[in-house]
Amino acid sequence: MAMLSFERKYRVKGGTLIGGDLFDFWVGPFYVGFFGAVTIFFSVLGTALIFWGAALGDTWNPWIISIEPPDVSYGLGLAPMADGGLWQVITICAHGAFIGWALREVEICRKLGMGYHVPIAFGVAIFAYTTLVVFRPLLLGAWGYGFPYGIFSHLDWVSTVGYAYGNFHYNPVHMIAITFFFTTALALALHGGLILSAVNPQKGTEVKSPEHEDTFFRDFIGYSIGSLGIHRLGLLLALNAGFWSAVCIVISGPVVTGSWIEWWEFWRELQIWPANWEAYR
Ligand code: 07D
Ligand code: 07D
Ligand code: U10
Repeated sequence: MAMLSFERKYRVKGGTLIGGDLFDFWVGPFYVGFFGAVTIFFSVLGTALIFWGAALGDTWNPWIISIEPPDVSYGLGLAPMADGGLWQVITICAHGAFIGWALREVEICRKLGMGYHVPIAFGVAIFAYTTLVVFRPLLLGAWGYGFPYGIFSHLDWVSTVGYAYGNFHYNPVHMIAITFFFTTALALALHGGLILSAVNPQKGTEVKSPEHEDTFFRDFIGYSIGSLGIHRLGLLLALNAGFWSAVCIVISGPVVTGSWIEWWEFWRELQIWPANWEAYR
């Protein structure tokens, strides 16, 4: 079906989650929908509040502007706007915008009769963000444990929190998350490379079939995961990267306090080692 007749067929009203016909239309290439309006509302409000926070600060340098969370002494209470309250309202706006964006993806999937894989994937990113600014602060008892909204200030937060646990590299779940991130990059490089090598050949040579792609990996490593399988694996790897990231930070503080380096002492403390282990050296 040509693109134009395809669009005429699917660009019809209905199939929305809530709101019925409200905002059930397109503006140029963009589907609006109830959740498009929700996203626009929260992003405009959130951005305006960031400008308000910037105006209260002493710089307009975009790298250095920072909206700080309240001091931990406010606990889980509300803080005055100029003293962390802005961060609290911006956090609500960010959730409104991100969740609105995910639900807009769901509505587009429904209209197209497709699966919900893309919004589920974005949901994992939202879950990681919510873990940083809601779940972990709730578990630690203060909003002040959230990260500040600023380009450099959020890097300072990552570094400070990392060193607060000795050496964050010793966090075993951080290791798992990093391994998933690295494997995702490896898988995308292999997949992008394989597809381009097969379907974008040099001038004058033929486009190769999926059989060629399968055969390459069978010859190379003895097994091919297949054309559908590599996309399943890619999604699985990427979602695990985000998921284990959320786990690695939520256990830092609420579950494990002190140094991640010392956490490995559990191994020496297992009751399985012979008391006279030195005799075996
Ligand atoms: C390429 C899709 C496009 C998205 C882009 C980001 C904004 C922020 C707002 C000034 C891959 C748009 C940026 C809207 C402007 C204000 C108030 C996605 C692509 C281009 N970080 N982080 C960046 C965010 C956290 C960390 C860059 C957001 C955690 C490190 C950008 C969040 C931790 C480094 C950015 C978030 C952390 C960065 C590039 C939310 C652990 C870098 C991002 C909402 C996850 C890198 C100066 C990118 C950098 C970087 C945005 C959270 C660590 C500014 C929106 C607290 C170590 N982060 N980040 O390409 O250059 O993402 O920083 O959770 O080195 Mg960060
Ligand atoms: C949270 C982003 C969500 C984004 C959303 C969308 C917009 C719209 C609009 C473009 C999760 C936002 C959208 C704003 C934009 C337009 C139009 C993603 C999020 C919802 N670390 N570390 C991680 C590595 C060290 C530390 C995760 C590596 C040091 C702390 C990942 C190294 C110390 C935390 C990771 C390394 C340290 C982390 C981040 C190497 C510092 C976290 C990815 C090679 C001294 C964070 C959930 C992530 C985390 C995290 C990787 C080093 C500390 C696994 C590779 C040793 C405190 N680190 N790290 O989570 O787990 O993405 O957060 O050295 O909190 Mg680490
Ligand atoms: C993949 C793929 C594949 C493809 C692909 C892709 C994955 C094989 C077939 C896709 C991949 C790429 C294209 C590659 C590049 C992508 C990346 C590197 C990822 C990162 C992406 C970016 C950095 C781009 C980010 C850009 C964004 C998010 C767009 C920004 C746009 C907006 C903010 C507008 C959003 C629209 C909305 C919300 C609705 C419509 C709204 C408007 C038009 C604005 C006006 C609003 C209205 C008229 C509605 C009224 C609203 C109201 C009343 C509310 C008002 C409230 C107020 C307070 C004002 O595998 O296959 O190929 O291509």
